[in-house]
Amino acid sequence: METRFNSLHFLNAQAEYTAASLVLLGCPFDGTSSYQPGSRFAPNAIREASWALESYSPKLNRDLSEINFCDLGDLELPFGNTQRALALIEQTIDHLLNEHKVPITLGGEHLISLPIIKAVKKYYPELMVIHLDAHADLRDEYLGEQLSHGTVMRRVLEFVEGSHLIQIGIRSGTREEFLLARKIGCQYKAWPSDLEIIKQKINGHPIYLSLDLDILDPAVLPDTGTPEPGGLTFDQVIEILSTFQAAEVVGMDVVELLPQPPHQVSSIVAAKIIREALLLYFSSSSP
Ligand SMILES: [Mn+2]
Repeated sequence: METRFNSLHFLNAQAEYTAASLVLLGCPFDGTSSYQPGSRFAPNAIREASWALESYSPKLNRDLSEINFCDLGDLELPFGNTQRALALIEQTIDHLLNEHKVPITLGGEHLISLPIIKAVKKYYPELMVIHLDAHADLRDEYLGEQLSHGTVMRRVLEFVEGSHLIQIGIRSGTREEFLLARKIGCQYKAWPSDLEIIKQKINGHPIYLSLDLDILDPAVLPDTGTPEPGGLTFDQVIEILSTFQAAEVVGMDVVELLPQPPHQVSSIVAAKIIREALLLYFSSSSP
């Protein structure tokens, strides 16, 4: 009998770092969470939950075994020091990009996307940012702080042109945030007609996907930092993700899961979304 050992990594993420073009890592930072903290525990909750899934997706007819990817584990971050945590995340992502890896980052709260997108934008100046979320995250400051999970896309707009930001699923924000979004013209619905427009807009640009899991309805994914009723179904989110199937996805993050053990449903939903995204964008087999 073969003796096997389990170490905690995402399902099938067993390639050696040097052989992997795709790299998973956790950024367990929740330092600015305004409602419920705890998303620092999400990366490992997602890894554990992923083992409840099959590596094969019947919907896509693809299998994770077709992807060479590794899981680096969690980045060690200095808690209580937002600036240093963000700087460390940026350096790490920069290093991965320099080694021609595609980073898939598990949050953590949404602020981690800021240093990641900053690093990615340096390597891909024509980058388009796709932001999937219930919240606009376009506040200039939140509780007096410019660096917050509620300001992340506003900060991104300081180095990414408004025409290169696409927001989908937004159903919460201040009047000012919605006015700004209208001015930029960055918000879209999950309707097929809107997804078609987005496809045209991407038109060969490399894309970065930032997925706040609260885009889902709380009935589908209740365990998140700031649940917002009136959200999307699981299938709608997969439909949105399918829109980018032919695009060059150069990075992705999945943020704001707040695992509530012993309930694992939200973590399993998160893990399945990640599985489908990996299969959509990085599987070498044809559909
Ligand atoms: Mn959100």
